Amino acid sequence: MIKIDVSLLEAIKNSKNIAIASHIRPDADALGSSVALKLMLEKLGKNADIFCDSEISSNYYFLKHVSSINKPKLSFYDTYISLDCAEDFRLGKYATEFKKCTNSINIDHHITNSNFANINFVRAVSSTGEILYFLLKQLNIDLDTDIASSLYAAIASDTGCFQHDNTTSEVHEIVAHLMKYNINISLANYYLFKRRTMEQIQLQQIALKNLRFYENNKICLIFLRNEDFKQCNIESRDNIGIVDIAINIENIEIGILISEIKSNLYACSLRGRGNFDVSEITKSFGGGGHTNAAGCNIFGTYKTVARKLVKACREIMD
Ligand SMILES: [Mn+2]
Repeated sequence: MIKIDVSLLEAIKNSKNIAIASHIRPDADALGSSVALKLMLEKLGKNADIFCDSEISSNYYFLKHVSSINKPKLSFYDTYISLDCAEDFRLGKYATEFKKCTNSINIDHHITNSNFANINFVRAVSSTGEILYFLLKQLNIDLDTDIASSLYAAIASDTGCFQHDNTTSEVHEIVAHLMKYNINISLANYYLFKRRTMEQIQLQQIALKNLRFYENNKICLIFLRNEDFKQCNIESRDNIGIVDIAINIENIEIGILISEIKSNLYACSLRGRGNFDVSEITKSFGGGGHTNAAGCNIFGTYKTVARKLVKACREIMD
């Protein structure tokens, strides 16, 4: 059980109009947590709007209330809550307003979190959704289907459908409780883990043709160029599942996906197996993440970016 700080409980009880923001290129933990928190706050009689400085991938449209994101009803907020963000810049354009707000709250589970708010509540658990589950309990809010479904999506997503090492017995206990509220888990799991658009499959084809191996086939790198995304008529944010191709290959210990965002700017996703802490690598490039899954943006040419990343991987593998 996570004991929520009294200061956080009080700050929420004393708030009225709340802005919730999660990170750019949001995943289901960011979006599910945002939706769950909005519904929780509304049950306490408060008003809440959700912001996210990215377009939302169609993979997440199954989440109820996701359509309310970036459609504010209020123009002034007394409280600003950041969810699932290790650094304030991950809020994108909402970072400025967040920092201006005198009641800023940071709720997150990334070990690399920089405690950038007035109130910081960071616990290294499976997901931000897991923290919100305990927040809900300690605020005495009743669960319902929509909140349970949103929290399920958040937790299932960040545990890789209960396959990663962050899947504790407590995670299963939480989900067992959530499942009492009629969650459509087959629908959620289809959208979260199985469904691929035709465009995404075409991108996978390109990725499979371009696997590069280093360090006696222990590192696998996939590079996707801007024109690959264009050719598949896909936004780079829709590269869901691509990095898993690399890390799921037998004997691969680190999987890398380098996606060209624009000329000389690359989004890099790393996945590690075993004891390698890939967040150490992304941190050294100004990014963040978790032990086994982390990311960063790097400027430079593709060659220099790839060389730097492979070199950094080699160093932690030694
Ligand atoms: Mn998360």
